[in-house]
Formats: sequence, structure tokens, C-alpha cells
Amino acid sequence: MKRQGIRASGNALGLAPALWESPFLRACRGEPTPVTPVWLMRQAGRYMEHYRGVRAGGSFLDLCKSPARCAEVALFARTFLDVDAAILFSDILVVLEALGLPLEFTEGGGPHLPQPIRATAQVEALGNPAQAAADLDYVYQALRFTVAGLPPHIPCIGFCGAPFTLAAYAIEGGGTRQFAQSKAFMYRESAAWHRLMEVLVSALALYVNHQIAAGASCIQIFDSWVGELTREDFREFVAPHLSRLIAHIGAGVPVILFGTGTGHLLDELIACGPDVLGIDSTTDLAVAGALAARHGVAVQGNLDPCLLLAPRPRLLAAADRVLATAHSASGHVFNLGHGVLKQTDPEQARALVERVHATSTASGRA
Ligand code: 1CP
Repeated sequence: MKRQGIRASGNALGLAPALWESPFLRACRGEPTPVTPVWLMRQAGRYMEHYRGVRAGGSFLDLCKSPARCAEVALFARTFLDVDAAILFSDILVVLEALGLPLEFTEGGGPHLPQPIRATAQVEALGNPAQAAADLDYVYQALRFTVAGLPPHIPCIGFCGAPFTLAAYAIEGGGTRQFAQSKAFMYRESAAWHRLMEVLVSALALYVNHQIAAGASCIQIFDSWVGELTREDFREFVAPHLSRLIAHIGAGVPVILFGTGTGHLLDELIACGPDVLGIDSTTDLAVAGALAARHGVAVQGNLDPCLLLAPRPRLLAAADRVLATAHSASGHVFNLGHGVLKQTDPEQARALVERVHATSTASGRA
């Protein structure tokens, strides 16, 4: 089963014209836009004083489970930065918790799963996917509150982690550089690996469709660490599952597939069926944009988030270069190559957004 892409499905959800014709959704469909739309991964987060104030005194997971506060954080960042889309405030890892894996976040902010998956029996013991998706109702509630607070022409992006990236957190028990445990499990317990991916995809498909029902008008799949895989391993251990997830996402919303370090996987990722390919700054946007265009796919990216730490003139010049490089693309959503770093000055982020709008209007890309 292959999903009908957004360019063919049209406005299957019957979105209001102001939303359907927004620069962000138009760019996702490869249609000309009056201005290049921009949003920033992790646009609401620890770099913002407002976020730190809202979180104050409670844990990050408590915040994720407080829909009104999630909406407040997401909406504040959207307005402060004047970006073209909001993103649900949550975390990719809440799905693992809903499937029965205890989850905590350390004071430094990093995730910790004290009972990582190391044996087949633990895969079999995972919760029922439908129950897990139902238990994530607090996420759908956060989305509803966020959408209700947005101007009518601003879409809200829903999201989930991709099966590979989530499996890696589940197996490693937290962040990692080498993915050695994950890969060892993949090679040595291949049947259990595929079973784990199936359970994740079943839960994720229900989860993102609930998000769409709650008002998300785009879905981003974060496969942050998929670039760690060789082409061969991607094809054998990941592609069928990622394709199945994308195929099950309802028609009428664009799907953005994001990963870092994916220069060697671009054609493989496109073959999984996204409408927009998100790339990081190690991948050449001109090359990715042209390749994606040949398949009727748009691109998102790819300014190095560290450039937000540079003197303003360097930041703005780099933003202009990203815009110029995207000319080979069939649809470009400006973004960073990865999330905003926590030491970022929010004023730099705001100046970046303003520059993207100003330069893309002046250059008449539309
Ligand atoms: O506006 C936004 O984008 C914020 C919403 C958001 C999103 C989309 C958060 C809040 N997390 C995410 C996705 C997410 N979470 C990803 C994919 C994006 C990416 O690659 O950066 C990943 C890998 C995670 C896992 C995670 N959660 C990490 C990364 C750990 C690692 O291995 O490097 C961290 C630090 C968290 C905690 C977290 N998530 C979000 C926030 C604001 C925080 C910090 C919590 C705090 O201390 O207050």
C-alpha cells in the first residue's frame, strides 16, 4: 500500500481556504508562495525564558501532560518568532511511556529509560498499541488548545518519532553516540527487532491520526538518528516499517520526514513516501532539493543551528545562502538542520525569521 501524496490527494480534510492556502502548506505541496515559510525545530524550548517560566518547579513530563501549559508554550514561541507554523509541544518519547516503558528526564534535560529493551520477551510485554494511542489523550488535548489559539492562517504541525529513532531510545535507554546496542539487537535478534518496529508503527499510525483529528494540518516524523544506518541496513531493518507508517497517515495532510546525516539515504527516504524531506546542514540542499523535485517532493532545512550563535551579519548571510541554494527545489520550507540549541539568544532566532521573510519576498521566488 502506498499513500497518495498531498499533491494528488488535495484538500481531503476540507481545511478552510486561509489555512489550505497558507505559505507553509503551499510549500509542502510544491506550490509557489509569496514568501518562503519558516519555522524552527524546537522553537519552543529551554532557550526561551517564557518556557522556563512555564516549566518552573515541575518536571518536563508534567509539562507534557498539562495540555493548557503545552499550548501556552507553543503559542508563545509561534507569536514571538512570527514563524509560519506552530508545532505541538510534546516529546517523541511519550509514546514509549504509553507502551509501558518507564521514562524520565534528567535535570540536564536528557531522556532516561531505566528498563531498556534488551530481550525478546520485553518486546512481547509491550502494551497494546490501540490502548497506548488512547492513553495519549493529553497530547490531543494540547493540540486542540493550540489550534484554538492560532490565527486562522497558521497551521499546527503534529509529530511523532520514527520507528527507528524510538527503537534506538528504547534499546539504549537514553541518548547515545554509537547506537551499538541498537544495532547489535537489530543484527542478533532480528525477529524481535522487526516485531518491535511493528508494534511501534501500529501505535504511531493511530497516534498521528488522532493528532490529525485534533487539528494537526501537517505531520512531521522525526527520524533524528536514521543517518547512522548504512543503506543496506536501512533497507532491511527500517524502510518497510517507515513506509508502512507513512502509508497509514490520513490523506490531506503533508508528511515531513526529517533525519540528520542522511546524505547517503536521500533516495531511500524519498521512496518511503513523504511529501517533504527534512535535511540537516551536512546534506547539500541544492542536491537534495533537485533530487526530491524529480520525485514531486519538497524539502525542508537546513541552516546549521550553531549559526544562531554567530554574529548577526554572518547569521543573516548564511540564511540568504540557504534560500538561494533552495532554488532547485519544488517547494522549500526554511528550517534549521536540527533543533534550536539551548544557549541560543531568542532575538537571534527572531531576526533569522524576519530575514527569511524579507529576502524571499524581495527575491520573488514565487
Ligand atoms: O517547539 C518544539 O519543537 C518543542 C517540542 C519538542 C519536539 C518536537 C520537544 C520538546 N522535543 C521534540 C522532539 C524530540 N525529542 C526529538 C526529535 C527532534 C530532535 O532530533 O531534536 C528527540 C530526539 C527528542 C528526545 C529528547 N527529548 C531529547 C534529545 C536527547 C538526545 O538524545 O539528544 C531531549 C533533550 C528531550 C527533552 C525535551 N524535549 C523537548 C524539550 C523542550 C526538552 C527539554 C526538557 C527540559 O529540560 O525542559
